[in-house]
Amino acid sequence: MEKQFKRYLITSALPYANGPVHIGHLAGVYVPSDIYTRYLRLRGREVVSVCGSDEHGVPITIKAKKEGITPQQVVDRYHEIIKSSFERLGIKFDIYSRTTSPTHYATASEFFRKLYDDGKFVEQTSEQYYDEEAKTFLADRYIVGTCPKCGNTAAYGDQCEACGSTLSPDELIEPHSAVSGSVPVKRETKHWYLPLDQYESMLREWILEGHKEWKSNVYGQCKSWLDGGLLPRAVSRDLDWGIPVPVEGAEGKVLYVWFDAPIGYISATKELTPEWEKYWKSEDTKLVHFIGKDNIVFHCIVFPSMLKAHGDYILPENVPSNEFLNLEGNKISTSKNWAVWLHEYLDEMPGKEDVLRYVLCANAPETKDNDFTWADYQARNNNELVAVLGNFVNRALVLTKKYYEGVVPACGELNDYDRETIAELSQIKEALESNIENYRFREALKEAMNFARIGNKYLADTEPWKLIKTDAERVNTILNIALQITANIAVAIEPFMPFSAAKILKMLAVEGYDWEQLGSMGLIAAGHTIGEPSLLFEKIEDDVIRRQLDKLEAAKAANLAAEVKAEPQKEECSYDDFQKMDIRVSTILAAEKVAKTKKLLKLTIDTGIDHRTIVSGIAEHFSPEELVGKQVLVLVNLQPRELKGILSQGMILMAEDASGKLRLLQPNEPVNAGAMVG
Ligand code: B3M
Ligand code: ZN
Repeated sequence: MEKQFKRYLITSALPYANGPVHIGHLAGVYVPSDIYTRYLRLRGREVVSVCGSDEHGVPITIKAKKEGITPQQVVDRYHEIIKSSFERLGIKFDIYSRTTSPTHYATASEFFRKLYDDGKFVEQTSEQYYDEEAKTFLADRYIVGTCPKCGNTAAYGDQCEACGSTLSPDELIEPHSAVSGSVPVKRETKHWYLPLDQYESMLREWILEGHKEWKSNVYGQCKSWLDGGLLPRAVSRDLDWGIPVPVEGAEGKVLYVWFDAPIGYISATKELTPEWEKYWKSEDTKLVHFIGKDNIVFHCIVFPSMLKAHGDYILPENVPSNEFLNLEGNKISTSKNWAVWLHEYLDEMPGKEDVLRYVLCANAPETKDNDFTWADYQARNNNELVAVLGNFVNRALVLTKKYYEGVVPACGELNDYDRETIAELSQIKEALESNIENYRFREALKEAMNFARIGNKYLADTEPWKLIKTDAERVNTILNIALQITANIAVAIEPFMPFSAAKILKMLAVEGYDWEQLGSMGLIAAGHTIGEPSLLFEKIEDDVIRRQLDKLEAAKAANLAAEVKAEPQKEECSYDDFQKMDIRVSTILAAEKVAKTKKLLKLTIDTGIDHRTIVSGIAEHFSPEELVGKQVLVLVNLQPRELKGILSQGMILMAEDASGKLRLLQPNEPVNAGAMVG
């Protein structure tokens, strides 16, 4: 028997405040969480949805160091960007807090102190790398050196980003501190550990026995963590950014970010309502964590163990984690700027909040990683939102305006086809609810869209525009039904596309409906006057998509340029040596491929001194046509040499870009051929 709950507590993973949110975060966590929460509200359930910025942790201190600002300045910037972009997308948390809030500091400290006082921690002293110059212990990320696997000289103590290997600082060759550059030394340090091994049997019972209904990707990951055996996990760090460990003699130590962050859900609830304890401490609350798959262990193993250790808290009823969303076939990367940033999307695509919500739900990585492409975004907008949803609503409203001046006609006698259509529509509600209740939001969205699909078919089959002159009575019935379907759409799509739902209600000139009315054909009364119809969605043209793809290409090129290390400088040469080289501005007069070669072009050059032939290995980079007329720099006194039987007299100077493509070096304004370069 399905357990009954009196209220719901929905948490969404606290985004790190070291950067904006992107479509991967939205598809993985925030769109599904908002759909579920909106649905519960529509059903009149008692629900709170909490989120906030995760503002501690090493990535934030690294960002601060890189920009020469404080960690607080970093999180202040991104907290605002994240918070406002969620609001603009219609992601409606009841509170969006932050883990630098005083309430969170107090809550996390008290939580730690209770576990400490109850003897739930194991104290361990271990050796940690210490920077004697900067007088600070070094988190693994702050130790850099040469990767033993691939030789990358900028590998981190926890990971090599060049070959992807997971490393430990001891494996690095010539490790040095990223803070001061000095060679770190090992120094003893004490930390507090949560003995997860002691919670293994509880977790096995609670998850593997008690929650077989969890999504397979979540259940499977928990099982492999448990089968692998749990180890004590440090819940403190030697860092100066974070919540100080509330124990005497713990100066310079802070709570590990993954210890404090989940407690942020509790702090946020406390800030939201004085009745926070009924959400966190009574068994008739359904607690659901929305997260991405890299957070499963923290939300299914670590945080539940913390809650159990504390003793007063309930455990999550479900953790419906999504997998990852990729972008144009590549992993989304904050550091490489390979992302579609939410705040930029909202600025560049005004009025398209629901298009993004729709596409990210329809394409959500619910059980496996999935890929976002701008082509798919355009196709779904044009073929589904414009052609199906927008088209139906517009026809129902425009025909009502056209035939009845906007007054809703009375519904006459129903025929068999009407009854068949109405019966089909009445089945959507249950399927929609079942899919949402089971976190199958892609399926749920398809069900909601079925109102429009069935509506389009109904209009296409009954063709009221043909009957209007011969059987007005029949048209009254058809359009009354079409308007009832339109009102149903406004209810059904609200969790997914709240902006469009509100637009439909406005065009119908009605306040709104209860969820329980979904499926009814009596939502809009005969005689009611509707408002002005307007298009819900507009076609997205190729040039809009092209601009977004160009943006990504630019990011890719910038990444390549950043990754390409410049060749070390050559041996010094004297001024006299340099003077021997005679470099002239020249003009390419003619160009042709050299037969039987892939790389060679034969060029006729006007050096200003003479016209001569130069053979150059640039055929894979330039077509002959695009070179003719170009001004280039030529080393004219290079000793001539024969290439494929052709005497080549000189060399055209080029540079290779980050992607390995050769680029001409040209004067920025036309210069006469023969001008000396010096
Ligand atoms: N800050 C988000 C992440 O891993 C992490 C979630 C915390 S939820 C308590 O991307
Ligand atoms: Zn490596």
